[in-house]
Amino acid sequence: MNLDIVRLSYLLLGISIFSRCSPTPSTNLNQVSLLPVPVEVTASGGTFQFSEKTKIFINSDLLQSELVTLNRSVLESYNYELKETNENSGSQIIALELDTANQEISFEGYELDIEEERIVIRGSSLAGVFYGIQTLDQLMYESSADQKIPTGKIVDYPKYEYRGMMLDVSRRFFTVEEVKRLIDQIAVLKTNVLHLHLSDDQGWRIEIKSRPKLTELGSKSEVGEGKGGFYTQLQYQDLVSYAASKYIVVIPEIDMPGHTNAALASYAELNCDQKTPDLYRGTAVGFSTFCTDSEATYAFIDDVIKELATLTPGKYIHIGGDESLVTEKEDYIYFVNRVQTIVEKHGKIMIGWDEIATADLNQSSVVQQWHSMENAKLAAQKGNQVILSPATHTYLDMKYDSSTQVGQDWAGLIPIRFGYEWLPDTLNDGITKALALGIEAPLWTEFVEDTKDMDYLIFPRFAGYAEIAWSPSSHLEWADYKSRLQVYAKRWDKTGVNYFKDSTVFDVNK
Ligand code: TNX
Repeated sequence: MNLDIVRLSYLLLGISIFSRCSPTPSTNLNQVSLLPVPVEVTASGGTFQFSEKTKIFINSDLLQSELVTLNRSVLESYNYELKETNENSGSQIIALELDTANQEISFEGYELDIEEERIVIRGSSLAGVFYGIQTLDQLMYESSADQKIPTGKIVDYPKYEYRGMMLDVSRRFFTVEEVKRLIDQIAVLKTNVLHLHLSDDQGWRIEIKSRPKLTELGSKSEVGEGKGGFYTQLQYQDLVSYAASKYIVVIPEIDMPGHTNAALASYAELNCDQKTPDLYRGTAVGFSTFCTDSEATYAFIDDVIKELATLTPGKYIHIGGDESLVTEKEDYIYFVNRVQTIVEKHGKIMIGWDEIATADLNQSSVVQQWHSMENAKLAAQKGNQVILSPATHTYLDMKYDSSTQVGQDWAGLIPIRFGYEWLPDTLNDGITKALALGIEAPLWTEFVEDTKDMDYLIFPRFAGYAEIAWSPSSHLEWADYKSRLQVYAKRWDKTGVNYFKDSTVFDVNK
């Protein structure tokens, strides 16, 4: 690129960032509140007036479900739905355009052009068009009183390809409907991964047809008194396709060789002493292990991964691998190496918690940092990609402050601001942007009793992780984020999300 063009684009970017922060009339696109903050916003000062006469045009049949998505947003904000038109001309049109050959728009990126007569959302992928609709959704939500959208252009694309949340459904079981509700909340924030922690000491949550006792017995417990539960394969597939309709891929995790009491209780052959332990309802970690030198263990894992792979359209399967405190180190390495082969045999890529960095990883395997900087560095030295979930910064089960009633604090307190003000790029030396696949915020549920607790710990903190994962670091600024969060929170008020109404964030006078 010619140097002058580079300088000019920096100048224009500078102007657009600067103008986003400066006081402007409310019809200014630079002044609207968007979460995550887009890469480039250029206002043009007019307005597009929505009405029931507005029509939707799609340039490809592949966009049928995006049309439905857009209409759902229109209904929610304005209380009516729009008709489709076959003419991409005239006024009062919203055009959704899929342009797969367009090299200027990155995968998952979009352009949103708002003019007085028409709005165009253009993507080089369906996901990109979907994200453009999510941005328009936020603009519509904010303008529900007068249905006027400020004109201008937004050019936007994600920083990281992996933008995730994890939900532990083992310590506490959540129904398909409860998980779908969470998917709705995180999809608007342009999250694209939901990692489900499907097994642990306290319960096994996914039907495996070749190993029926896992659900006949192993699913019947959880932390405390609850009755546990599991997803049938049909229910799980329904969940996976619901998530996919919002461009969220579900990554299933079967945690092993530790965190396996529910499986050990179901099948005696997985235990070195061939004896089944009782079901477990406590909160301790690190006491269980599969028998790592028994072929019965690997036959079991092969059965489980085989069925899970057929239920998983995404490329990853998570094998856990954390806190195997009663597995000898050399047995642990042998085990991870073998499981890696099984995952690959079934056509998937292995992800594991950071302890797996000590095994002989294949180049494609991914390490999820949660605890150990050393393990994360080891993974980076080996050239493996890393997902950043540092407990000290991203664990949604940590309390906000010492007065928080739910959650725990072993990794420290994580106030909203602290959760927002860190950068994955600089947290660990050695993990370059190229090796960081993205970030994920996990919600462990030992101390989460219901969806009220779940909402409270997740929101508003998760909005910050979604923004760190999507937006350029040069755009991340606490005061600006805080004011956008205040606006965004009205959506949670309306939809009954029990977010933490921290007075230092939501009391506008503070
Ligand atoms: C550590 S994070 C764990 C989980 C607990 C969590 C509680 C990780 C890989 N292991 O088993 O639920 O802490 O915060």
